[in-house]
Amino acid sequence: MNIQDIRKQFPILDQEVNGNPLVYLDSSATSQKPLQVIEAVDKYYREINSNVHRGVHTLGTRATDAYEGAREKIRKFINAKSTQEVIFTRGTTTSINTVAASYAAANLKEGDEIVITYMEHHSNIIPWQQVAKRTGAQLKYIPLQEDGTLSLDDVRATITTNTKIVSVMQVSNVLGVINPVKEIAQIAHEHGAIMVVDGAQSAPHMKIDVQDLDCDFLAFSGHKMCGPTGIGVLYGKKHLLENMEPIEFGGEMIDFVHLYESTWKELPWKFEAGTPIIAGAVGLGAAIDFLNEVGLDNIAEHEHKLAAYALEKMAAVEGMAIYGSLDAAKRAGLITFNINDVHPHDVATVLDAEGIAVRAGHHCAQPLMRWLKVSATARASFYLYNTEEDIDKLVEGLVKTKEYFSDVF
Ligand code: 7TS
Repeated sequence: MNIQDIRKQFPILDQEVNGNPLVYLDSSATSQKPLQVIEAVDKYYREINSNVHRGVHTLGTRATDAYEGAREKIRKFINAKSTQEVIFTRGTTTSINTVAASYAAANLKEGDEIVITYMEHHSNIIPWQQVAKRTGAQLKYIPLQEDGTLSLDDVRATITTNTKIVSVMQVSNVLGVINPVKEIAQIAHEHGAIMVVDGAQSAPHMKIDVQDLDCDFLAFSGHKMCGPTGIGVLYGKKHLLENMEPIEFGGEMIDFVHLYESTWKELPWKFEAGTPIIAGAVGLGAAIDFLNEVGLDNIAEHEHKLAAYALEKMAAVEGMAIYGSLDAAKRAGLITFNINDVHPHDVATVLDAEGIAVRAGHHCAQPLMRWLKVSATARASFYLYNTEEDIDKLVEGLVKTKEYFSDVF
């Protein structure tokens, strides 16, 4: 599919915002949805809608097939060994919270360590803080290099034989760096720890093979990868999931319920209490079909080119501070920046008047903001539907922003 064919798949892009054609550069927050996904969800509600795993009636069977069919698509997408290892959740946040509240709460004791990094998203910090408080374990941070990358020497120096859990994002939603999670998993395993990967910013953009990475858990969100909001995935190795207790209890997840005791269904359903997110899963399955049709390698290459182009164009604007490595080879498709002393919210507001959507704020990474010594930044993030023209418009908008604020002061 060429870029124009891809863009045609995203009806939302074909509109004006504030009198200008929309330039959507906020896909790291959430991606837009292709027709295939919109139509799959529409068709599900028009023709299939029923609850799953219960009645024997025909629609119930169709809904169950659609829901479980989506699970198989996801299994294949991340190369998990079995669909028993693929649990549907609300998204990355719920997936990481599940590992913390179930695996970590049961396996950590005083003196044990959880290791994360300074660049993590809040959803890969706070669940570990909470479980550290409950268990007496200690939370430790792998430091960052000056350019915001991780060094394996620092990883080795931080992980010890007391480390039980290492949890690291594969791609940073602020710095755009790609972390060597496969190598970190190996170091974690050498010390007897398990490896959790936050794949929120990687699963939408690059091929992930959980067997090759040898991660123990992987968390990601459907809405950042062309799927609907409200659906995500927790992958876990079967032997770990089998020994974990569910964190939610109720319908769907039980085998027998006695008056004072109950037993659980087998994997993956013991972790899916209540009526699941059926339409969301069907939509995510359609998103995966779409991403496979375009090809993850093509998507990664396209974004990589865009990031290199944007880095060059943006760095040429005087007064621009770009965070993270300036080496395009080390980056994924997003660029976080500040311009002169203009507050990033003002940058985003001026750009919005031009129809350009970027995010401004702390990006749910306050420890990283403190490390960068800024309170907030602006961020442009790219996906398969963005073009060099989008970046040219962004750069024009940034030059305008600078001029506008130099008039004010
Ligand atoms: N981990 C990373 C690396 C993220 O970028 C995000 C969301 C999450 C976890 C949480 O995902 P959720 O789907 O459960 O909310 N990141 C962003 C962002 O950068 N801007 O808006 C949301």
